[in-house]
Amino acid sequence: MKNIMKLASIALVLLFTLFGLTNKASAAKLTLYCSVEIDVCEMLEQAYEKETGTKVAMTRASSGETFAKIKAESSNPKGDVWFGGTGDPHLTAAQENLTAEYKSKHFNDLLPAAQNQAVNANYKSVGIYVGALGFGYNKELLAKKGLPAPKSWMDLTKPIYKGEIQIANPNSSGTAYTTLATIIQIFGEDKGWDYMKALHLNVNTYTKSGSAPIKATGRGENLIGICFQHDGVKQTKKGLPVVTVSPAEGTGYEVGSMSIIAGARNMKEAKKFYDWALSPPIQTMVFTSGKSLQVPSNTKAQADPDAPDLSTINLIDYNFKVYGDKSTRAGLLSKWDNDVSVIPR
Ligand code: S7P
Repeated sequence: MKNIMKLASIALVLLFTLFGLTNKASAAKLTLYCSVEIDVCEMLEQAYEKETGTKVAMTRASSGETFAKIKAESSNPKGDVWFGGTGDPHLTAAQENLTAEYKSKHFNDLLPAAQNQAVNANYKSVGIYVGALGFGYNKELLAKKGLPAPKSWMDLTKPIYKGEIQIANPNSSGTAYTTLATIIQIFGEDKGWDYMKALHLNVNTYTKSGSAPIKATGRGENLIGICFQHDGVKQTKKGLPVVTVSPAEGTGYEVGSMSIIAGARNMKEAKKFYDWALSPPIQTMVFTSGKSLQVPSNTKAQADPDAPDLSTINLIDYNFKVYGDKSTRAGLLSKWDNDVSVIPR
């Protein structure tokens, strides 16, 4: 009798273990590559897990870095969805067939800029937010150094700001790539490259992430940070002495984007997340959280009242098709590597 009881309990333990394993194996999973700020990536990860029960494995990296990772993994894709980051590398990924075609059920509710991103990518990407480029300075540090407030792109090349400016590296950062593309579009090829060389002489550090310069500016470790304007406003909202500037000559902008990775292991889940992330309640949650001050792409979603008002900013007619093209990208980055970044400072 004792032996029968023992055998029965072993069988029960085995049964539960097996059930647990099968259950785990069938639980939905999603691998998310995320290129917005880490606090926003974590908010999305937790909200999606809570709402759907799907286990999300999230990795945060800058736009250029994530593009390079997806490309390197293309023979054996590991990610399912790439959320956020500037639209240009998403377009390059689409052109290289690294992302998969999908038209969301929310498409008709999206801003024209977000729809254009999808059209330009043959529906292998879509816009999730829009934000203007600019720069920010630390007003306390500026006063301490007795320097005038910079107002234009041209001001940033003045020798008085030598060693006072931070920007990210355009290879890793979408913010810095958008800056490079913006400068070339505003000043033209020749003057644009002269500008990048003059700016380089004033740069103290090229960071990996696009938002790092304005965070260092907020902490008082750096005077001027080139950034998206919404990232500058986020620092000010935290109570830091950052003033955000919309450059006098006009400025470029991003259509922050989302793409499903071609060959995604969890394709069904990827499409579900894509629709979820474009829906009005989720966009309202993200863009009114105080963590993300871009303009949401869904016209039915709400934006933060402190989000920069794009209708008051002098935006250039940014050519996404050209600057998202793979040969344009490769050409700009190699010229920056060879002709700008190597100039001694
Ligand atoms: O913080 C939000 C944001 O500025 O980050 C994205 C950015 O591209 C990611 O950083 P990198 O410059 O390092 O790539 C923007 O898309 C977004 O608005």
